[in-house]
Amino acid sequence: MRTFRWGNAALAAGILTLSAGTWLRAQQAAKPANPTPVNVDGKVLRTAAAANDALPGSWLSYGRNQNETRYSTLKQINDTNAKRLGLAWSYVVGAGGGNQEGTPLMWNNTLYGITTWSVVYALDARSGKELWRWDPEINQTAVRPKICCGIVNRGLAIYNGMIIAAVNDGRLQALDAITGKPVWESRVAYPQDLYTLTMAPRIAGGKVIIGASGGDKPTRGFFAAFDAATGHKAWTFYTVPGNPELPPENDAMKAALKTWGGDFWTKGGGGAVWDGFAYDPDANLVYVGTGNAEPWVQKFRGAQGVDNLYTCSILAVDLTTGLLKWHFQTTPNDNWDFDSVQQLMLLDLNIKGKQRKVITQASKNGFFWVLDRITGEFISGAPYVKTNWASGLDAKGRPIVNPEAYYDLDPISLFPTGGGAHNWSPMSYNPATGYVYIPVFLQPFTYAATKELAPGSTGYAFGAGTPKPIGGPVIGPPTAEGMRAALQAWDPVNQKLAWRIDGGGGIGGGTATTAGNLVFQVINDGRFRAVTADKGEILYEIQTGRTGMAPPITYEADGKQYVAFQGGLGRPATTVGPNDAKIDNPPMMFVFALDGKAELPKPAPPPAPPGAPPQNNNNPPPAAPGAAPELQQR
Ligand SMILES: [Ca+2]
Repeated sequence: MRTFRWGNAALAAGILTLSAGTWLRAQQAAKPANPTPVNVDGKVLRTAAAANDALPGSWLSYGRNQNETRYSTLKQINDTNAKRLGLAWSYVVGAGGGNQEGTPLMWNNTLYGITTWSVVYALDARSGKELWRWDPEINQTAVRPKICCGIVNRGLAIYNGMIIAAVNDGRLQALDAITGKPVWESRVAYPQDLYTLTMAPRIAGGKVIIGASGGDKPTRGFFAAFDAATGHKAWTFYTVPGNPELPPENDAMKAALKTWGGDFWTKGGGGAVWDGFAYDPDANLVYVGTGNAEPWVQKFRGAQGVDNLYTCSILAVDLTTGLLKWHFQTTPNDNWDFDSVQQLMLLDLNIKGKQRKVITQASKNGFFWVLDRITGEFISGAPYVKTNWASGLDAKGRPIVNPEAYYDLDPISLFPTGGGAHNWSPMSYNPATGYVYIPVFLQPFTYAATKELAPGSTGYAFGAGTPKPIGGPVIGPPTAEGMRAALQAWDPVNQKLAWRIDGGGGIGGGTATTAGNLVFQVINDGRFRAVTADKGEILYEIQTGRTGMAPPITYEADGKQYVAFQGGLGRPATTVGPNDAKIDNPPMMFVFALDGKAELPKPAPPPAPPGAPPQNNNNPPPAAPGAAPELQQR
């Protein structure tokens, strides 16, 4: 490890974009919280959560480590004392409002967060004292109507003294981690083309990787790599083919073109990259998941009986060349909005006596996948919730679709829900138990198609009437009477449910797990709880008074362990600017510790009923008639 010398990385890139005067002022403003913090370079990121972790008390990337397991070796808070948890401090994250989705990062005794409208802030991780804020000043009025499914931002990356933030309006920014001043800014996509950025950027081998959201608008899915030092683009990988009259970008696009028909490219194609990512430095591979084909309903995509590659897939792309190494499609020729963008987790598992390097995903479609992460070979797959859209998998892992799951004008109901058995709400993996902790939805969903395809729409008919439940075999663990959402421990080796407790859901909140035999869970209804990792016993539970919650992290500062997460307002973010000071009951950062004695802030007011006039600046306008329900399709 080498000592971080403040400003070096920033200087190298900063002179490209900042005037000398701005740079000088940033230098003079610098007062590091710790004079010799350990620099976060590729080596430090690689050891995160491992036995030789250079910064075991930190949380340096969205998924805690490059395997994206959200596992921390901290154990000061553990299964013997978790009932002593209490609020240590809280912080008003500021205007912009809405459901929070961001995972904070902790480095150098500083807690970094990002709000719905991409305002980045830095707090003293011990006291909550604000160190800086950076508002990218999005043109909210112009951008909001372009955003598919909610104004959200899922997090940040940290590298070489910089905080990397994806801005909703398509920009990628590097900020000096000490001062909050911009180092470089690049353009990933334009909202004018219906793209936005909602996923957390990640660092891989000196590059920043980011995908573009917009999958339920007519967009062509892609993700891109940028040089982390300069912000210059290294490569772009499209996930679906473009106009067939133009030369395909690479062999993968040439192959994919054969799996499409009609005038698909005029409708975008889909395959948005908006959440899951992992990086294997030994294999030099980066992994992403891709969203559904666009429009949702097969009959509008011009050809049936073809797979529409590479939608609803897990992709392995070479970090150096930006070319496809392998793909695995979890839902060929999707008809149900079963994006396969969910969290990707790299595990080394002993399967049938053999050590395997695997990649796993709990997909929206209800199947938990275990693949060889070097070759893409299917190892195993199993339904982790009640499922009936497919009756099982063939020997290569291809779903055997229940013929009754296809629909047209008459509404049908099937399992799992279109919002996903699991969506973006983070899961976690504990090496001591060998379980993956998945927040799940257990309800069914109603599908019906419109007669014609309205331009720019998904082809899905909202409010189509009382659905008919489909017949055919039902697979997956049965659901307890009345249980709608849960936290469940899944054994990925044996593809078996270990335990399940009520409360959770695939959208909102999420989990982290620790060497203290704990799972910290935040539930979208505002609850925070600590559960034993081995048995699922609830040791501590508190209602924070917020809804629309973000996932928890845990960290250590000055020898004390904390748990931190953001909570929102249980409603979409508004067009009201982040600089508006009039917002009532704004979203919060909550930080818990043993024997915390701070008072919980007063609860946020309940959301206004649909159609009610706005009560203040913080209430969004009611949804337009026929607008899509908030299913988090991006
Ligand atoms: Ca979608």
